[in-house]
Amino acid sequence: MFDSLKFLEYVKKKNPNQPEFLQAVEEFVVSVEPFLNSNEKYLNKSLLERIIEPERVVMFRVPWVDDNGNVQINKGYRVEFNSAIGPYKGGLRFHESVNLSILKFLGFEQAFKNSLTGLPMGGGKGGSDFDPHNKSDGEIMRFCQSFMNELYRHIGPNTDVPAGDIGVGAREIGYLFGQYKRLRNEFTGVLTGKGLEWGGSNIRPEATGYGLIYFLVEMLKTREEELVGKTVAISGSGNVAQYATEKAIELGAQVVTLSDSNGYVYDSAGVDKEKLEFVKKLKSVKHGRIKEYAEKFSGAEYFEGKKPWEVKVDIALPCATQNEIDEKDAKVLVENGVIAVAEGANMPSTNEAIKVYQEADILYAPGKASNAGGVAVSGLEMSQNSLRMAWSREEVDQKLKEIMKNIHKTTVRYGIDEFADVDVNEEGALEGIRTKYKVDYVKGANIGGFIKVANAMRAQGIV
Ligand code: NDP
Ligand code: 2IT
Repeated sequence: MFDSLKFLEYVKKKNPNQPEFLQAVEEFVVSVEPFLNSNEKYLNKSLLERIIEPERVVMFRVPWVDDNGNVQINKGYRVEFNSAIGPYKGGLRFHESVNLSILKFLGFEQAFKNSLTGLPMGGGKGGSDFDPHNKSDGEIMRFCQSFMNELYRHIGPNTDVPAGDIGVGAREIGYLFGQYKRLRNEFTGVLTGKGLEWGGSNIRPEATGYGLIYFLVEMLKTREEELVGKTVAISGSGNVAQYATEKAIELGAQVVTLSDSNGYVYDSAGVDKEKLEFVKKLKSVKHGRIKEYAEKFSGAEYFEGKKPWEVKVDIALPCATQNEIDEKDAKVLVENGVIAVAEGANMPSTNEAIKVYQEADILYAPGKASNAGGVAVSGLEMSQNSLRMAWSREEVDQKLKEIMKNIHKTTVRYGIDEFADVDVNEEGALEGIRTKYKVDYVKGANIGGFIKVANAMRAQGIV
């Protein structure tokens, strides 16, 4: 018999002082406990004890010289979590909060997320406690080069393929790729999120945000709801938030909030195309603050030091960072009548917040399912690199849509108690779920992602 609470005691003892990692493991094991107990083959040969242990963790020193000639030191990491179904794959995060606990939670979830995409990718994550805010372009470049001076020996197109995450976008991927190419004398698909002219894929910048909305639309359909006319609160204003906003407004929703680490803006008239262009330039080119939105557009208000969850909306899309919605925030969202929460960020809801959603029976999509579009298109970028080909925007977008629909289907299938075969209409939508079944998307994503990884590990022996 598998007892998730007992198992968690073991994980805690083995991983002291890693609260984020423990949180991710807890969310996982509690939700898969009944499944494991009726599929005991997954309890053999310490499979669970192995799956929560990264295959390899690399930690290194990153020295670099700032614009004043001072030597700065940061910590660099790559957590190679699981390679059962493909090379390690996952982003690099540059943020002052980065530590082993955060990267281990991200790597752990990445393994299941990547499995859900249906593409052959293992799980990994890395980064640095480097804070990119207020750094010059030269400083960013020198930091990226120094980071790669160590990382290059651990990665490769068939070994480990990093990408972007918080603080790592097109500019940083460019500098990292340039240095890798120089050190190895090799032009390969070792990183994803590359520029279009040098091996990048169409739709990769858009993929996480667009995929989130494609997943949300599928989820809404199960309750005979649609996105048109719904008000949406989005947090963050970076890559994921920008393209979630773009797709949401294209499909007729009204996005009324955006945020950054200093505060949020509320725009009752909704973000339109022109305002979104302003945000893209502000955050991705000028690296400015979201409060400038409220200074630029009359009618918009800025709330310093606050999070957008106090605004009354139909749908909440957290797209900034982990634990940005706690129990109290979740209660406010529910009291204000929110019908769906879909995560663009990784683990933005605390486990207590998730309980609040589940008790209120609102639609809730965990990040490892709903934000998988980004890594899915990274997988497509790897395929295109191997083929030495480039697919059109339309082709990649179509593939992304299909992948998100499939992830939704898998999640529903394993999120229903009986693992029932559900009706699929001509468009591939799942019909009548609301009336027939209650879907637990947390359980569905965890079991749906786990099975393939676990089967591969069983087949490959004790490794
Ligand atoms: P960006 O760096 O482009 O944007 C991050 C945004 O979140 C910024 O607005 C930033 O504000 C805000 N933010 C970051 N940290 C905090 C914090 N501690 N408190 C409040 N706000 C914060 O990152 P992405 O958009 O790429 O990533 C956002 C989330 O989505 C992350 O959880 C990431 O792991 C997840 N994700 C990203 C994918 C991708 O393809 N990029 C794929 C799947 C998930 P500020 O400008 O003030 O720093
Ligand atoms: O969390 C994530 O899935 C990402 N940051 C994207 C990873 C990737 O390899 O594209």
